[in-house]
Amino acid sequence: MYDIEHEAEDHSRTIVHIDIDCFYAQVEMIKDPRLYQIPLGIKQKNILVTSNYVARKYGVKKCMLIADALKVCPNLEIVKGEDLYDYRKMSYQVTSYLQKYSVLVERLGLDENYVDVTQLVDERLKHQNPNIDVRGNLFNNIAETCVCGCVERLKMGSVIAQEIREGVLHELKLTTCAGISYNKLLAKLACSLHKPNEQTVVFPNHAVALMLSLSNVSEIPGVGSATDEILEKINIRTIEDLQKCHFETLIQALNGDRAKWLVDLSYGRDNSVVKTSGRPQSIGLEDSCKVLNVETEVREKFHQLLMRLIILVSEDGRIPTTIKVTIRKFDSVSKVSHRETKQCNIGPNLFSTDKITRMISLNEQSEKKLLSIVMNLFKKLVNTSRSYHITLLGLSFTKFKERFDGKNSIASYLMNDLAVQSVTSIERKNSISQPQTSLQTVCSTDGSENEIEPLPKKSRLGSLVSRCARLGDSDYSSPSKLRVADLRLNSRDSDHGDTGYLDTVASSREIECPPNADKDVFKELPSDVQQELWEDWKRNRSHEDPHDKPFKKAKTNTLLNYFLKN
Ligand code: DGT
Ligand code: MG
Repeated sequence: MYDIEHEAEDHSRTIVHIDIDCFYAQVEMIKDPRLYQIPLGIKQKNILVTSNYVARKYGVKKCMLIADALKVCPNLEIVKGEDLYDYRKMSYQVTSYLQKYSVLVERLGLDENYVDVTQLVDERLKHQNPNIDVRGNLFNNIAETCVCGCVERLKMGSVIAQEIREGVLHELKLTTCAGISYNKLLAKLACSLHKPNEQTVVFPNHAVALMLSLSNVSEIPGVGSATDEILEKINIRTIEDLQKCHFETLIQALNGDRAKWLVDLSYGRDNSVVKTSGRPQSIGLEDSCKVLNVETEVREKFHQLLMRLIILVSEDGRIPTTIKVTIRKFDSVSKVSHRETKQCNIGPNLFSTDKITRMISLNEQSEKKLLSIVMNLFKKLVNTSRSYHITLLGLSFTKFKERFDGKNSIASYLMNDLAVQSVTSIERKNSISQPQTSLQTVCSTDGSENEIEPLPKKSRLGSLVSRCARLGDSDYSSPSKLRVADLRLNSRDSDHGDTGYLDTVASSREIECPPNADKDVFKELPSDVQQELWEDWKRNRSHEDPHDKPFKKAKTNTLLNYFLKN
């Protein structure tokens, strides 16, 4: 028998759960402020997925059929909400904003986030008077004390939650609700108690009361319809049923861990941690339709999806290495639809990176190449020589790699950065000399499927500085160059395998600027890089090409080599 009473409970954390009010509707109201004053519904197909609070006063509810909503609110303004682009964008802006308060921010859907503010609370309590009042609402309205100090922490949590919400309103023009407690379950439930634009704190002594206020086990976050059905079969409907149930029966119905987890939840206990949400593993779009049975139309639809998707991916900033096609086929014999997917790898060189914004994009050639890859996948799923009936097409990118991915991510990052700058210089100095092959490859977007982004060549830094000198190019005072310097210094600190060389370069004497380098650029570089450039220049001056390639042969143990290896 699982004895909940004897399990010690931890109140040490402070968790804030944030939920954006009528999310899609707020995004639309920001776009068209006229909508703030009038009842607004957001529709997807023939249902309302949400409405603003003006509409809710008329009785408009989530998931109502449009026709029903118009019956209760004839002057309801309806905006299409099928395209999630703006919602997704705003959603990530909110998460980014919350990350100012903690690294532990976990996204839950598009409009909810958990923020673990434990550390911030502890810091504030060290410096501020702990005798503060709860901001917002207090569940059950009874103040209490607890020997572990959680009451003071939760009060401070409520102050922070209020600051967060004010910040989101000020920066992003969104009103939100917050729940504050010592675990995720209670914070989430508290959040929904007072809406819109309010916040609620739950203290430990009221956790069970909050759970018992739920009308049904299905209201427990995490209990889906499958669990709900299983519980119904063993006559567990209410929270009280769950608390009082025969534990062995529950274990037989669910597995042991899940049974224990559920009983814990029924008492308001939840020790799950706030997991930092990474960026999405897949970015995709789908479009459903009544019927698609002509190849040219399929191609056109995929083209539209692809263009839209590229915008999403470019904002994400990572490069996808897999593309996936999804279809929903309607079988006219069995009268059922089913989904199928097919995916394949794509070469990162299909994408190019904008030199200034660093956003990724596709050129026309790559666009055609990708579309033909998509159509090939489609044809693997559908025999286009026979009649077919498609009711949904989807495209998604997955398996992302960072622009500076891999073991030597820092190195690749700075070298890519240099590569981009070097390309700029080549473009500008076309009349001066032929571009180096390696740099051409870096900026190539020929769309070859198997092409791997070339590793930067060792001579780029040298080329960069020397070209810069010849062109008098102001681009090279860009912050990315300074980043290069910082990263090199950091890497050097963490490495002990190359000390002979690094000890030499760590000296603070001034290093002479090679005559072919821009003095201002050179001055900005860290001394070790300066040293290497000077050495390289000395080594190469005997066979220097008067037009270019002053650093064509780097020595085997250079810093550039060091970066490539590490
Ligand atoms: P709230 O939090 O009660 O003030 O209102 P919302 O609109 O923020 O509702 P919420 O938090 O449940 O959902 C966030 C957004 O997700 C909402 O604005 C629209 C969308 N959404 C909600 N429920 C559904 C649904 O059942 N289907 C679809 N497709 N979207 C939904
Ligand atoms: Mg919401």
